[in-house]
Amino acid sequence: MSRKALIEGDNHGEKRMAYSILIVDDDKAIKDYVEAHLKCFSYKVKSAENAYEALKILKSFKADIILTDITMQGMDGLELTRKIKKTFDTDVMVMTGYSADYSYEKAIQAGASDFIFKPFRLAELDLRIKRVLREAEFKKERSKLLKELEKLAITDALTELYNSRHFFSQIKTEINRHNRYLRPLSLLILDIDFFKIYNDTWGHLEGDKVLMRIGKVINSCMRSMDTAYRYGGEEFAILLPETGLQKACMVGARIKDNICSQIFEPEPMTKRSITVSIGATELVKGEDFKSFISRTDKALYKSKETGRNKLTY
Ligand code: GH3
Ligand code: MG
Ligand code: MG
Ligand code: MG
Repeated sequence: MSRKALIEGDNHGEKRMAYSILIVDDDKAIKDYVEAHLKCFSYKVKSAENAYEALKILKSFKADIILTDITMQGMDGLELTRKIKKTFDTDVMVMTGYSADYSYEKAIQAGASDFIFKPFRLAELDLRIKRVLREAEFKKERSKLLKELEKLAITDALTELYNSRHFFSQIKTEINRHNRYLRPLSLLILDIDFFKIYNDTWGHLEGDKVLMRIGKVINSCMRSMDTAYRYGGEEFAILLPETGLQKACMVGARIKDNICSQIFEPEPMTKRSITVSIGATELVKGEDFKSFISRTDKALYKSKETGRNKLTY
């Protein structure tokens, strides 16, 4: 059952068990009373008698909601709220008996998600807690979806490498970074040799399997800071930050040799291998991305012109 479903239900205790609440109130009677009832409602509850104790508890207790009094000795509830919102992604609800001194506005400005006046009915408190939890779940769900969408937008579906859109944005970012700090940056562009013949002979689906495998091989040969892209239909690009030409050629050669040694079986009992041609360049000072790519492309075409299955720089 999802956590969202857990809080959408009726008053059944089990539905709240997944959630933790920290109560902060210097009035021990109120603190104990609220704690006892929220435990009855089946929340996991801890409590603190002041803001400092609350902050200490939060180091080891992951609360979904912090329910805090405002008027307390030392750090008050609003300051505690501000502190918590700086460090934790936790909802804070404030409760106060002094409606004239502490406005709803101040509490919300401090970062609170809700505000309740003492004395309150426990049923109302429970409803407010459930609403805050529900909104937190929606927020979490929304940001998860957004992250997935962002990932999809920069991923090539077939090879799961980055796509060309991301390549053009990253190459500009890397060039800026490497110009600013005067660090080396290299680029490899790789193109499958005679891939049209492979496709025409064995079919597009078998060709796709080759592309997928090449994606995996490239990934396995890269260092962690390198990034690989499916740049065109059967062309791949690899950006190598902090890497001079010589090192980039070594990575390229490793990729090339590894691809060469792959065995494909487009039909039972039919074993085939493929080769790739590679162009390698290192960024020169003041160069823009168009020139950087164009020089790498030229090196690649030299590999093609002079026999394929090789790396040119
Ligand atoms: P060269 O050695 O000169 O690169 O020859 P080539 O046949 O690889 O190059 P060409 O540009 O003539 O053909 C590229 C082929 O790549 C054409 C197309 O069938 C294939 N291709 C491009 N994108 C895809 C794809 O997404 N899937 C499959 N299976 N094939 C693709
Ligand atoms: Mg108080
Ligand atoms: Mg090509
Ligand atoms: Mg090709």
